[in-house]
Amino acid sequence: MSERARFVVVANRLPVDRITADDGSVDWRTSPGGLVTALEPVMRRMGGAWVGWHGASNETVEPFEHDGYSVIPVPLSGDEYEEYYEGFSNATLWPLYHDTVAFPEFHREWWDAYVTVNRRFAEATADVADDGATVWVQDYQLQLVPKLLREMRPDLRIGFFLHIPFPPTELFQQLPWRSDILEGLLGADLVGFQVPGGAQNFLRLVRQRTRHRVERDRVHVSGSHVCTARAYPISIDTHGFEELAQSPEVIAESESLLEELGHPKQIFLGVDRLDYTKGLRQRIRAMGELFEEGKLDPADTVFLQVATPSRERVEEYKRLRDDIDLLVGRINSEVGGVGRPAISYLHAGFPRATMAAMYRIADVMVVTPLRDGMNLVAKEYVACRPDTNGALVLSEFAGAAQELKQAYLVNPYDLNGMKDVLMQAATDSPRERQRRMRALKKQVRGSTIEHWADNFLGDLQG
Ligand code: ADQ
Repeated sequence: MSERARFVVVANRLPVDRITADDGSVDWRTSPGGLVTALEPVMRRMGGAWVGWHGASNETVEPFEHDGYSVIPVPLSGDEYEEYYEGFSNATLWPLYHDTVAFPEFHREWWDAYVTVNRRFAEATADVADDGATVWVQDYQLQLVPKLLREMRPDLRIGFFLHIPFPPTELFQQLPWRSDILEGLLGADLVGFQVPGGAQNFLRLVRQRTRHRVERDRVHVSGSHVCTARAYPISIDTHGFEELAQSPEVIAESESLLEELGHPKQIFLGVDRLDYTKGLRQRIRAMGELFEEGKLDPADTVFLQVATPSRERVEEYKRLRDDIDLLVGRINSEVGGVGRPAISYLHAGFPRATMAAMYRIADVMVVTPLRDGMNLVAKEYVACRPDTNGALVLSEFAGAAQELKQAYLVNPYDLNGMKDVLMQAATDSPRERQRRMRALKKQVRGSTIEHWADNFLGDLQG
C-alpha cells in the first residue's frame, strides 16, 4: 500500500473477521465486541488506517481496504499468540490490572514475547503513518508501543487509551517490568483512562518510580515531550442502540423471546463475556438463593444469563466455565418446575439485534463485575429499554458506576447486600424506578461514544 494515513488506530485485533464462503472466496466482515463497537464509527468518520492482528496465527495477510479505511494486518506466530496474548496480556496483565481477582502469573518468556510483538506493531504503524499523523494506540496489550513508536517517528502525535482499570500502586509494583511499562506509556502525548482514579494511580507511580517531573496531570518526560494523563470515560453509540431497539425486527424478536421464555412476569438479565472479573459466580449465587428462599418465584420469574465464550484456552477461563455450568445446573435442579428453569443460561455470542431484544424485555438488568474498566452493557441496556420502568443493578466496581449514579449500586462481594438490592430493584414503586431510569437515560444520551472520541482526539491534537 503506497498511501500513508493521517489517522491510525493501533489495536491488538483488527475490527474485521474473515469469512470464507462455500466457494472458497474470502470476505471480511466488521466484528462485534467492546473495542470495535467503540471505535468503528470514529474510523468511518475520520478515515485512515487500522493496524492489528487478523486473528489467525502463522499467516501473513496483505493490507486491504474495508469500509473506507485501510486495514493493516500484523502477523503473530503460534508461540507469540500463546506467550504475548494468552500469556502476558491475559494471564499476567489482565488479572493484575483487575485487582488480582485471579492470580497473575509472571513468566520471563511471556514478557520477551510481549516486547517483540509490541515492536512489530510499532514498526507496522511507523510504516503506514503519514508525516505528523495522529496515532491512537488501544489497550493493555500494546503499552510499549507509544515509546517504541516515538523513537522511530518523533513527528507523530501519539495517544494511548487503556480500556481496563489502571491498578492501585501497591498492585502494579508486583510487576517485574513495571518501569518498562510506565516508560512505554509515557511515550504518548496523551494517555487516557476510564476513570480519574486510573489517571491518579498512573501519575502516582510515575512520581514514585521515574525521574520525570510531574506537574498536576502533566509529565515532563526528560529531554523529550510532555505526556498528559486524564480520564475519558468511554460510552456507546446511544442513538444507534435506541433506534435499533425500536426497530420492527427487534420488537418482533423480543416478542418471540418472551414467548420462548413462557411470558414470565419478571425477567432479570445478565450479559457478559465469560470472564472471572464479571462477578458471575457471585451474581448467580445471589439469584439462586433468592429463588431457593422463595423471595423470587420461578413460576413467574426468569433469570436470563448470556455469557459470550472468551479466552477459552486460558486455564482460569476453563475453570470458570465449568464452575458456572455446575452452579446453574445445581440451582435449576433445586428450584423451578418441569421444562421451566429458573435460570436460563446461554453460553454463546449473539448479533447486536438479539442483544437489543434482550435488553428491551429485561425488567432488571444485573451488571455485577468485581472490577471493570467501564462496562458498556450497563449503558446499552439504558439506551435500549424502551420505557422508563426498567431497573439497572450495577456494581460499584464498574467504571460506569461513577457516571450512572442513579443505578441500584451494589458491592458484589457482599452477597446479602446484593440480594437486598436485587429485591429492591425488582419491587420498588414504578415511580421510583422511573425516576432513576430517566436520570440514567439522560446521562447516556448526554455522553456518547462520539463525545468520548471527540474529547480524546481534541485534547490529543491540542
Ligand atoms: P469488555 O470486558 O468486553 O470490554 P463490556 O464493556 O461490557 O466489556 O463490553 C462488552 C461488549 O460485548 C458489549 O458491547 C456487549 O454488547 C457485547 N456482548 C457481550 N456479550 C455478548 C453476547 N453474548 N453476544 C454479543 N455481544 C455481546 C472492555 C473492558 C470494559 C470496557 C470496554 C470498552 O473490560 O470495562 O467498558 O472494554 O472500553
